[in-house]
Amino acid sequence: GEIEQTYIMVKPDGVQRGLVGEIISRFEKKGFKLTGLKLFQCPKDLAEEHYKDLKAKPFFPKLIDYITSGPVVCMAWEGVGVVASARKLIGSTDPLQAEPGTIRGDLAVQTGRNVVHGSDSPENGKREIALWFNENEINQWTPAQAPWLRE
Ligand code: YYY
Ligand code: MG
Repeated sequence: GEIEQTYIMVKPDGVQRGLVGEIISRFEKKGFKLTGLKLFQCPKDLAEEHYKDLKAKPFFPKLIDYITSGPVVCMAWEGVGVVASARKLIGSTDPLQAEPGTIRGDLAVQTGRNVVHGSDSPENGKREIALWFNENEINQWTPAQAPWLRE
């Protein structure tokens, strides 16, 4: 497989509920590489651009209110297969349908408060990282554990 990038975000409910460390930890322990990280109050226009594909949905205004209701934690993660794997670690959109062991399955009860975002394709991973981060906020580095994660 190819090295991919994904945009992961702890939503305002995850920050307010003190779940930032827990959520970062899931991706860290799995073995993916963190390349960007910040706490950020999202402006309305950025939230609307991020979720532009959902603009026609009835829940769109509430979604934008939710995402802009407090600071979020923005993350860029890198690795082979990271996009699909992160979606599995996150679990189904509706936390009541999400499997135990997933972030949403373990930590949330409602779609409108599902604590975390993850990009749905490698293309969107790149698009969303470019949207939420400045270039100088993305760091290239080699984790000490790299040779113990992949042969
Ligand atoms: O990628 P994912 O976050 O799992 O779901 P999407 O279908 O992309 O929807 C984005 C976001 O919108 C979802 O995380 C919560 C919200 N939402 C909602 O409030 N009500 C719905 N019926 C569907 C999605
Ligand atoms: Mg989505």
